[in-house]
Amino acid sequence: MPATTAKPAEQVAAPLVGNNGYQPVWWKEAVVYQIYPRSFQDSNGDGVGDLNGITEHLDYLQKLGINVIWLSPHYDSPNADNGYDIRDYRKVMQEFGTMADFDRMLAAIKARHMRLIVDLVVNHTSDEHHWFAESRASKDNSYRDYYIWRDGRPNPADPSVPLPPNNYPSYFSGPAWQFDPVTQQFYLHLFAVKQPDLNWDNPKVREDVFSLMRFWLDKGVDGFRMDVIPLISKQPGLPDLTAEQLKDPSRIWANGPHRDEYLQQMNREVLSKYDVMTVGEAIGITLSEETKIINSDRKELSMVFNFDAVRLNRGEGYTERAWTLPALKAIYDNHARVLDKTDWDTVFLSNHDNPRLVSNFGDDSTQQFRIRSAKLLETMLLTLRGTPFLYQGDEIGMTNYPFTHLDQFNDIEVKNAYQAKVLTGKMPEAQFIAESHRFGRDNSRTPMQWSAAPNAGFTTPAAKPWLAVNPNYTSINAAEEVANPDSVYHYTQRAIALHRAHLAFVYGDYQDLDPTNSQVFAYTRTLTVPGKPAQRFLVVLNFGEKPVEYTLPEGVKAGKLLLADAPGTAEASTSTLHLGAWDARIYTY
Ligand code: TEU
Ligand code: CA
Repeated sequence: MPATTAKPAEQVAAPLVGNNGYQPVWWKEAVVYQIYPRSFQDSNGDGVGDLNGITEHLDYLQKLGINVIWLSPHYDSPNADNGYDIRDYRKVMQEFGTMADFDRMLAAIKARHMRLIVDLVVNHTSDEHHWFAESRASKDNSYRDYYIWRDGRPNPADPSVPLPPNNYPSYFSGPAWQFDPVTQQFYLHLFAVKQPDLNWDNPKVREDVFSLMRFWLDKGVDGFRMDVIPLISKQPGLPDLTAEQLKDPSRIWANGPHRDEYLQQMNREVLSKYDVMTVGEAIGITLSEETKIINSDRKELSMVFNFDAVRLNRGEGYTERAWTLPALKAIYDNHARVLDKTDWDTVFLSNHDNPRLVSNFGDDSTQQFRIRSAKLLETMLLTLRGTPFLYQGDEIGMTNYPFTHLDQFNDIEVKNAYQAKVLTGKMPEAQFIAESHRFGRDNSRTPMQWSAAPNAGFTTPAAKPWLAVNPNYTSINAAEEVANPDSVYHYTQRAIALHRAHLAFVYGDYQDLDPTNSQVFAYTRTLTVPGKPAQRFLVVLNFGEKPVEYTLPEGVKAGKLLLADAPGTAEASTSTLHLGAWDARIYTY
């Protein structure tokens, strides 16, 4: 297939021939697994997951077949937002262990030929970071310009209480400005009050961020997941958002004038010196805009997380939006069309900010459908275009938590929204709890269910886990799944193995066979290598409980069956398939 743009000579070297025109790189061929350390494994009985707990389970991960771990923040933090508020970037959070524990974990990961990427949270710090302590101390402190300080606007109603400098709302309810009595100015915080935004327009801030990145890279980490990275360049003069812009402020915040310049500087001065992968959250930017960040010729980041698919079923806030299978397919088709050979995509449908995979896009209403739909979703994630990112616990089909009370939540997003919505009378309590149960972030943060032992084996029986274990742990847990060859775990293991065995699942062309079908998702991944037999794979997914007799579009015939989520599926060499509830199959074609 012809490349759309001319490439420098060194990039059109021989290997491209075998890779469909893509530059082959390890991170394109990786399967990533996200660990939320607080909830993975507690090794010392204090109810909080820790680094030694992760080290204990590396064999489990290796057997699953993943080869890159993304670790959510492990740095010193007062935990206003569970580590996404960093107090010291060079220190391990005390509850998670010590730097020696980190080094031991990293060495153990490397010894298993796996890699580790860590979370880089540098749009903001904690207000307890020493930079901020200095910054807030006085207007002439040398750290003052590390953050974004402004005078308030006069308040006609009460001159002693100024109004915020502009009308920015924060992601976690309320205004994005906090008045600080010490210097009588406001500071900007797009997230929580305890998460002041850094001022990236200050070259010293960039230098300090680059230096902490080098600190972790020099230890041997293999890259970064970059938290809300498009937000680093603020709009000059910070004008008010218009009513239209207020419907989606991220669109403005993510497209500041220096975003790409700062990422290019970061690439030039830091990333380019190491063999690393980077993945940024594409908050506030559209698919076509994201090529500015991931086009390899522009030297910014390797990949981004695009939220189109994961947020397909979500309206404003935590409201549900009806979604259809053709709409989901249209997203993936669009990705295949817009992103070309110089870009690289990611595939994910869950993480620590979203509900559980199976509860969100599958069906957890019965044990049978939960298992079948979890397997179907894993099949899809591991065969679509892009590097797959799996979230801890989804490989055993963990579900949302049965929340009924505000007290059961820990997340600042929910707690603040409760104040802003329920306590002001804007939303009935019951509706708020129902929506937070459906979409709240704590659904995916409940402890990993390792076994049927008390506390699911996450912590000691006597300890109180920092967030309650889902009561369904007695039937949904890793020990049970590992022992059962028909489990979601073993199925996921087989799907990962297929993904890693065939480069067609990495570099192959993607073709949606039936874009308008509202029940069956059928697509091919095809890789042609001159001088070798073509690799041709067909994926067929029945998205729902209704059985269907499905005839493949003209000219396509299912060949050899490689993987099926229903034990005993025998259909092969046919163009008509009898698909049961949530059937997922991978064939040659
Ligand atoms: O999340 C940013 C983000 O994508 C938001 O949509 C976030 O999910 C939130 O729900 C918005 O309402 C990143 C982290 O993944 C998240 O855990 C942090 O809380 C946030 O940044 C601030 O660091
Ligand atoms: Ca612990």
